[in-house]
Amino acid sequence: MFRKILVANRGEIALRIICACKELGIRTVAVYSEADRNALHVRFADEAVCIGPPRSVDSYLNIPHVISAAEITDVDAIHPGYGFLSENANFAEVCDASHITFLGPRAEVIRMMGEKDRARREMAAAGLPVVPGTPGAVADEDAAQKAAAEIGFPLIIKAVAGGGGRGMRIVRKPGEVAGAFRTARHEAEQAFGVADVYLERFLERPRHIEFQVLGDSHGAVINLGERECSIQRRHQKLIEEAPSPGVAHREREEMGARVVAALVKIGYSGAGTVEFLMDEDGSFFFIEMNTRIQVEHPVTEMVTGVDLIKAQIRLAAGEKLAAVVPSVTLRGHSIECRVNAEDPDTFVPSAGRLTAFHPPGGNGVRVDTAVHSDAVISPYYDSLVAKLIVHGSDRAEAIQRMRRALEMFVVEGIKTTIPLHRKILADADFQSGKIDTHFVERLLPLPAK
Ligand code: MV4
Repeated sequence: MFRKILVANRGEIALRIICACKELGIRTVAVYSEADRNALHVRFADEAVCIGPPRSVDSYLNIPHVISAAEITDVDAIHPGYGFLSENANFAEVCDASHITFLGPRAEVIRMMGEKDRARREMAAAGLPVVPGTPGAVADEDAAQKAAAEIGFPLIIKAVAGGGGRGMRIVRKPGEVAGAFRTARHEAEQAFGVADVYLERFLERPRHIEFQVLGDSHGAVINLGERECSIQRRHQKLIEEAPSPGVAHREREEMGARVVAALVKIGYSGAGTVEFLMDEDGSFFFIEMNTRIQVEHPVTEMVTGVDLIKAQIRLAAGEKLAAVVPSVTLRGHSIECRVNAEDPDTFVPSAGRLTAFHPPGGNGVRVDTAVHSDAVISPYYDSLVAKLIVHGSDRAEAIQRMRRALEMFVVEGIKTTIPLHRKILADADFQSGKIDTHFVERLLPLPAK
């Protein structure tokens, strides 16, 4: 087992990782930017190293600074959390070269899944259903026009280097293909430095369903069921739940088994998430794989009882899956609301100092946060204030529990998305599980300009 782990992140996920290490008896090293000098992850880690000025590119994203901190403090492993360096294959390689265990899959697997067209090809070859589309990047306008005619309309042009909704363009008729192709390539080049794009049939009202997996270093992979992540706005998830109210027991078993078989073929290790779109008729289509722990991992923890961060660490240390997670059974229902420092109507970030912070508690309530009563929400980083997570014996109880917890959550001094969550939880369609990726657009009147 590892002696000491460096946590290459900040905020609630850095604290979450420190909690797991403490329970495993592993010492921790926090890294922090000048803006985070007084942050809780610094206070609760055994050691802390400043790695630069507030801007992420100068600190949390600076590979030489993070590696130097790891070498100075003599750690055995680095946990990257989510965001920042968590899906950076080069960083994973630098860790390998420095004889530090990167807590994630092999660098080669990170790279494969980062190229979205390649991930699609590899997962299709490994037996997962994919949306009809091009086998790889499309070379020129002529090829795009030809592929479009085969795929049909509407279709979507996606950046090979994209993901998470960045660099996408919907095309509704043949006359729009050439222009959209040019624009998409230009935008992809600007955003990612890689112009390559590929084409897929566009699904109009899908649900976003993702399967949580764990793999060990001995070739075993398991799935821990799915999460429903359709409640989002502008590709920012707002609410996640497990299990999905739209997935039946048999579909879960079937897709779970197919996901596991595909990842065994690839030689996947560590925690990962396989994202699907689910059509109105219940068909699943693979779209992307995330090779990191995700923000919404707690809802899976609540229904499986598996501590995913501790599992990541034990698996990376060479333990076998059968020892770390002997069996998976789903119990009850869990919902997570992301409480962001944003105007709930316009979604404009609302940085500043908190004047009051009272998180709810009680039976079945979990709050993952790094915020306290006079914390400052910095404009430099993402605006997540807290994750409010509930567990109930069924979805109805989880909803009622979330509603009372939202009522009792006090955050003053900044604007938060709490009022929006109260509204969503009170909605009849949400309560009956009639949700898809357009739910929030339907619920909210056009934002005031
Ligand atoms: C799609 C799609 C419809 N058809 N692909 C957006 C995030 C990225 N991971 C993939 N995304 C989508 N891909 C096809 N072929 C619709 C979306 C999409 C979406 C997906 C998941 C969650 C929210 C979304 C919101 C708008 C569009």
